[in-house]
Amino acid sequence: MQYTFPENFWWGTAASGPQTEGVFEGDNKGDSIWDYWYKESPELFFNQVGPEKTSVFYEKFQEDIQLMKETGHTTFRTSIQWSRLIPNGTGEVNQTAVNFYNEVIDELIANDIEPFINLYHFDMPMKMQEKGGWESRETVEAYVAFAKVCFELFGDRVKKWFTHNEPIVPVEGGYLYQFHYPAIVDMKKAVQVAFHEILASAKAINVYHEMNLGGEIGIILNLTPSYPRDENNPEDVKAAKAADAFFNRSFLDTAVKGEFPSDLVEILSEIDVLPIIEEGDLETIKENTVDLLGVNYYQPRRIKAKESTTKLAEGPMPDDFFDNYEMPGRKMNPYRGWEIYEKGVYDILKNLRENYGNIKCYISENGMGVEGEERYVNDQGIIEDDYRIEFVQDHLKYVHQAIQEGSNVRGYHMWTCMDNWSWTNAYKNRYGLIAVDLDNNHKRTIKKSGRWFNELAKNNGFEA
Ligand code: BGP
Repeated sequence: MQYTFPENFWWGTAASGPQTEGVFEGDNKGDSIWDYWYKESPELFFNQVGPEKTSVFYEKFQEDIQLMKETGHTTFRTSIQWSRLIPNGTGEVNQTAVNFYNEVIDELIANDIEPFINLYHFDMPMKMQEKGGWESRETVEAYVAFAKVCFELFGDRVKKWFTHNEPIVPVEGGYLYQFHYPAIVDMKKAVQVAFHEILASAKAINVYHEMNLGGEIGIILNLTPSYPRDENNPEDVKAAKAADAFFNRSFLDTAVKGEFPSDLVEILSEIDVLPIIEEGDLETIKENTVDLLGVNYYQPRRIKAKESTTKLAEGPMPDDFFDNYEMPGRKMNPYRGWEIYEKGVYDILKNLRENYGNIKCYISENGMGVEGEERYVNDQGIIEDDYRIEFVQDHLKYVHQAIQEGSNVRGYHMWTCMDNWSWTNAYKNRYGLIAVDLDNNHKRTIKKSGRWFNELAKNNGFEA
């Protein structure tokens, strides 16, 4: 069957500043929480590889943009590192960084690759973290000022902006499950952090719209459809709804509808962790919803009613309201430990169509991380990653089906272009269309999936 996508469908990949650029002496970049955390606790990072060992986009962006062209990109998403542009989080703007981002944006446009620019990809400047990071109201104001600087500097050419990538992740990682700095467990702080991210996003959207720059602004959410173990068991259904409220609707409803889900508010009030809200905040959130939505999809959640009595922490936790369910026979990515469930992307898009006014959206991340890809190298030195092609194709079939049924999906960004550094997992799992040889001057080699992606983009679809 032929899967053809709508005219002008965007094809490309997503990445982020902190995972690709590299940190170089003399360029005046300030530390982000990742730079600091790695210096403090390198043992937390896979093979002790830290954020300074990236794919060096900072040096090689011209070569990389040529490779994007060779692999059919019509768009590329990356982020501006706050700690590079404004090293102290507030105040002076780093001219070296302005030059760098200008060059990247101009080079993309000169090659007919539409830049999609995200403002926050887990990379709090350490100077702001010292003041409380997202726990603090000061960070909200500093972030909005940073966003404004970005719109002023680059908004003449960048027409697709995003306020956050996966804002639930710093909440989970930093304040509940300890895989991001500051790695504490505190539900009350977690809720305040989430609230400040939501507020910061709304305020940045407001600033952007007031500037009338003629582009669009949205947010990128990792949506994890929550399936109950047994749809006919009300306790399982209730548990799945709670997980959905915590991890999806918290950011989705506020971004698209400008409202907090009432069941979430009820739960948070019951366990006494409602955030501090100042006068006017709820109106700001209500009035400044997104123009478009990025959907990152990797895996669903399988949920059952709370059965275990073990508590993850002394205080309240989302997990007090559900248990994760290891569904027998589910297909897994063994390297990442994530379930592969292609239909999940269809369910997300259907939900957006039916319950969120069919908001304009695109798939902003989807991809497969694999450990030890060297074993798939053929005698021409090319990684034959058929599993990745299959993964993307299987998901795209469902995206296609959703579009046929009327979903408002405008494009697809695979995660990712070059193999890149990924937080505490460092280089454990490789996701790229293009391999990066860290031991050989970061040499780039297009994988089989990169050639396939080029055909996909050129044909605006595939046959399968
Ligand atoms: C998303 C993030 C990316 C990237 C990706 C793969 O959640 O937006 O930054 O890290 O996941 O994740 P990982 O490398 O942890 O497997």
